[in-house]
Amino acid sequence: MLIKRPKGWELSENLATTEEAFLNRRELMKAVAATGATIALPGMALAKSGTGASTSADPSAHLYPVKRNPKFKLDRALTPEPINIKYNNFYEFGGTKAISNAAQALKIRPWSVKIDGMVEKPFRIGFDDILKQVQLEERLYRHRCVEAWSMTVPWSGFPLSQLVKLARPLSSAKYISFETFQDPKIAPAQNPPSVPWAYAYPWPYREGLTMAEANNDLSFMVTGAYGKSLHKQFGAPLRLHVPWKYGFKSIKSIVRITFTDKRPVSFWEAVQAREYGFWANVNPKVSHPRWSQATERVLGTNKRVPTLLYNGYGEWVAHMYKGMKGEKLFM
Ligand SMILES: Nc1nc2c(c(=O)[nH]1)N[C@H]1C(S)=C(S)[C@@H](COP(=O)(O)O)O[C@H]1N2
Ligand SMILES: [Mo]
Repeated sequence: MLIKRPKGWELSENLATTEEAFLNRRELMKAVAATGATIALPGMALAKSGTGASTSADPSAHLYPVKRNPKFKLDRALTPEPINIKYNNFYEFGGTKAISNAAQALKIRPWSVKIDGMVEKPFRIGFDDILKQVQLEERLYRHRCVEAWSMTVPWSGFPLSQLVKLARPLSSAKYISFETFQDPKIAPAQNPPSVPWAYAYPWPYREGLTMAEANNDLSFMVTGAYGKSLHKQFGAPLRLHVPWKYGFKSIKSIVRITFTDKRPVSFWEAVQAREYGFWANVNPKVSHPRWSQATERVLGTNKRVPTLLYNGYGEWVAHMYKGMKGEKLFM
């Protein structure tokens, strides 16, 4: 972390040693405010509190809101945005749900995505150039976390199939694999000395789908939510949403997409394969080794509701798994 300390401003020894830790960024900012000093932090112009709207430095902000696709109907209310932006899983920024402030350190421009593996020609494309080549729409989707809570979000984005087309994979490609950024300077948990609990984690975060799943109508690349470009804590500027699978499949802040003929090993599978598999399709009848998946707590309410097979999206996706033998489809 680069800090320009103005003359005459004494940073206490204590603060100085935690400069790298970023978990303490808020404290640092408070200290700065208290002294009235000016200080330059990378991305400071972009950094806002977790409750703030998307940043003014975001050149895609004017694209939203986008037209809702009426095909995707809900059986429940949307999760209120103020609740959703304060309850997130984004392990790069911490192991609790309260990572929204830490996630503001994420620098979302410039942002590019590397496309490689079994494609006609590997390339790197800027995020804003992707936006020029796809059709944005809004979809109301349910999201079921493997931890047995759920939310309902108005996502903006485009079908993953449009990005697959753009990537021009070879016909021999059987899987698509995604990678999140790796940057210990902004993600505390990728900085093992300061965050010991994350020491053994196989960063960067990875996820994968079969090509059939990637080209399924439901697979959605998310670039916005609640009628705005994506909040950082939601995985800006580009994340996946596959609503029939447990939430960990919906990888955030994607920087690389690789086509391959080998089944990718995802982040949580690498951490604990006995509990988190490749398929991870939602099924209320198949318990997690440590808890039941029969019901879910609806975020923003005190209610538990029954969980549905494929999270209620069976008519779209069940056909893809017909006749598959010997696969653990629901973990
Ligand atoms: N890179 C990355 N992607 C991630 C995660 C993560 O920790 N890191 N958590 C996953 C999990 S477990 C869930 S439930 C969702 C949470 O998305 P939300 O914070 O937008 O609700 O993001 C998924 N994508
Ligand atoms: Mo999750």
